[in-house]
Amino acid sequence: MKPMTRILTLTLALAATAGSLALASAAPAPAREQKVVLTVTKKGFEPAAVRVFADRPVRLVVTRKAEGTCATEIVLKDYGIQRPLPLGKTVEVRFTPKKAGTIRYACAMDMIAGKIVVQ
Ligand SMILES: [Cu+2]
Repeated sequence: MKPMTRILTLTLALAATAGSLALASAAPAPAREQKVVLTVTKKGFEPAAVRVFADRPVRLVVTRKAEGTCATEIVLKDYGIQRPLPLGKTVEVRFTPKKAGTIRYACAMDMIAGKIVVQ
């Protein structure tokens, strides 16, 4: 294995570990990045509430699966993030929660919303 390939492989392995630990989310995870999977369905963002830890990068992995929804964008006002959600395409949004509390996110019209509970 060439050194570059090796580093890449290691990075991918770490990312995979981070993802599975963040999903368990009950106990504090030593992993750096916290992966959160969100799906836009006819009911809105699912799950409607997720939990993460402060001061660790969060990777929101969002896929819009519903066509007849107003949630064609995701807006995290507190973090100045606004991203389109094309139907059936997975969009990744990265940010680092700075403090404990609740981060609200919503569609562009601020109607369909969800929350990220930071602890
Ligand atoms: Cu909307």
